[in-house]
Amino acid sequence: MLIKKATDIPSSEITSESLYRNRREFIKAASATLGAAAIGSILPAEVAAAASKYDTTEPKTPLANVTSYNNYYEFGTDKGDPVINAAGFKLRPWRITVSGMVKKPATYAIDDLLKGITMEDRIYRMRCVERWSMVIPWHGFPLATLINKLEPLPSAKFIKFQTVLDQDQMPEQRRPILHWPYTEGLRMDEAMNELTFMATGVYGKEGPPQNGAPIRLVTPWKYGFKGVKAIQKIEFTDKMPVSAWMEAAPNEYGFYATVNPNVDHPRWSQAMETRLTGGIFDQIRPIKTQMFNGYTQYVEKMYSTLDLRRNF
Ligand SMILES: Nc1nc2c(c(=O)[nH]1)N[C@H]1C(S)=C(S)[C@@H](COP(=O)(O)O)O[C@H]1N2
Ligand SMILES: [Mo]
Repeated sequence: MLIKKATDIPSSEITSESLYRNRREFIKAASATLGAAAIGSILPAEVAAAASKYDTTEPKTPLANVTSYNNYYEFGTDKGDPVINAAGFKLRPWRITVSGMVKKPATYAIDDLLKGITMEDRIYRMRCVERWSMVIPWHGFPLATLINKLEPLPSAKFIKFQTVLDQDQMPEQRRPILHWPYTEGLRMDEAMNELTFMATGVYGKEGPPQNGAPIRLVTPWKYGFKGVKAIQKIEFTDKMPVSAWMEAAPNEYGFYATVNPNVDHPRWSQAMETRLTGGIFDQIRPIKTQMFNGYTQYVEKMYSTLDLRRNF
């Protein structure tokens, strides 16, 4: 069997990552010699603006790991499948259909829909329900920016997302592994939360397909399965959407899916996680999982009246 390794990542992507790292090294070196106060005045605006207030300062998972260890069942159920099977996935032309309780329902070409939206980078912790986690620099924009453009009606209480249905490009959609298309949803306040992000890429640029390009959801205080990839449909609704995983195993996967070390998955504990840093000791040094994946200050108000044990 063919296993794709870091050496198969196009050199353009490696360049992008080393530039990114060098920029950080440069900031560190400059801080050491000049003191933090001087930094703002000597760095170009682009570099100074690189850190968002939401960024974690933990070491980032290297690009090679971010792009070769994935969950994306349309391209295979092994973590190493998507990097191989999604390699030729076409990112353009790409249309997104917006429907339901919204003032501007239509089918949009993605570049028209995103016109005028400023791209930014955010380094978020990501935690999969299977207990692996990564620190990923996402490239994209806050979902709230797009929602405000589309103008949902007050009757809209939830937003529903669906991955493209394309059996030719996504071979596993021919098999009933999940109920296709992959579906996810958020309550409107969750969708408007300042952390909620639409990623178009990683490490400062668009793509690659295995991480959900051309556009995927990122909700860092929830388990990874909420982060629906290759979104083709967005619907505003007053009914709680039934996600693909809720439909497949309702006792194991709920609508909220908030990262919670105190509520176990029925078949395993969620108290610890394995952070993939690209190091050889990753697998043998589990770390403690934090409530809401460490994002409590941004999200706890949304759940103050909700029993998260029942609403898992
Ligand atoms: N369409 C689609 N989206 C998906 C999945 C999938 O199988 N299909 N897997 C989910 C799961 S379980 C996780 S953990 C994340 C993984 O994202 P990553 O591969 O970019 O780390 O994608 C989520 N989005
Ligand atoms: Mo996951």
